[in-house]
Amino acid sequence: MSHGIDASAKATSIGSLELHALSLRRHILRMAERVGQGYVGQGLGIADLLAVLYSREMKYDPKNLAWLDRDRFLLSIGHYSIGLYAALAEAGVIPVDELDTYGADQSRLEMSGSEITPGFEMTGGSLGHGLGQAVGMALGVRLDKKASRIFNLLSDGELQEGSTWEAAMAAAHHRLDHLFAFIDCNNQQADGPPGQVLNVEPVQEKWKAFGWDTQRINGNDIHAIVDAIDAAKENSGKPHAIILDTLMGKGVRTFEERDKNHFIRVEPDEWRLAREQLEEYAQPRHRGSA
Ligand SMILES: Cc1ncc(C[n+]2csc(CCOP(=O)(O)OP(=O)(O)O)c2C)c(N)n1
Ligand SMILES: [Mg+2]
Repeated sequence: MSHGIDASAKATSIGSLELHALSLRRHILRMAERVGQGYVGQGLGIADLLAVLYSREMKYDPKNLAWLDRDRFLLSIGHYSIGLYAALAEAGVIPVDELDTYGADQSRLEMSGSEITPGFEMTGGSLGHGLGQAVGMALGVRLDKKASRIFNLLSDGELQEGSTWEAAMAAAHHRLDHLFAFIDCNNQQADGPPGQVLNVEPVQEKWKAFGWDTQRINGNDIHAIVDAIDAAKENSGKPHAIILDTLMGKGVRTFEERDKNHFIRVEPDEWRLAREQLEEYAQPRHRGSA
């Protein structure tokens, strides 16, 4: 019988979490370079959250993915899968070597992950379905008297889906305080900044009005992410929304500075530059909240 892994026993210091996030960024860059393109900006932007969740916060067993007491991570936004693949590889759920198949024919690691990918709790390519499923799972584990938590990662563009708000209303009504929604506000969507496409702000006030416990933080600051999750856990009776202001392409300067980062295609020599810039970022003075 499995006892699972309590991720909190593994990486606790901010320094080790930063190194974990750096490993994720290296994997992400390598995956994207192999195919010459991809949702690399999203992966680099959300690596800090994924490092905290998978190496500090979540309870799971890489050898028994159906363990009933596990915490669930639901990726609403399937196009962010490159980041989750890296996190699952570091977590021992998929072999690190398999990352080299990202986006290839017959791979389990398609550009948008699905039910064939180990460790994926849902298929999320069609936006707006994650929070509804998260609410259902949160009700289910409560009925089963399990201590599992449900974590859902949404994006700012996804807030334009009405189904998200139905689910938000239901979560507050049912006082699902074991449900955590992370909203990646990278100020981008496929057609430009949400403020120009269809404004989603003020994001925090909206979640608050829907009855959620809310915080808004720098989503590329590991310290802030850890503190926000710890504070949310202390606050009972409401579901938790942690809004993350992130920078797409974080860690690779030329990606960070691009106007449009939704789907990155770059020439072979630019990948070399990207790798060099990530290694520059890897120097301790450039990492973290500094
Ligand atoms: C229901 C649905 N509508 C449209 C799309 C097409 N689509 C894929 S990603 C995306 C942008 C969503 O915004 P966001 O996740 O904030 O984009 P990013 O930050 O990754 O650029 C859109 C419209 C989709 N996948 N599902
Ligand atoms: Mg976005």
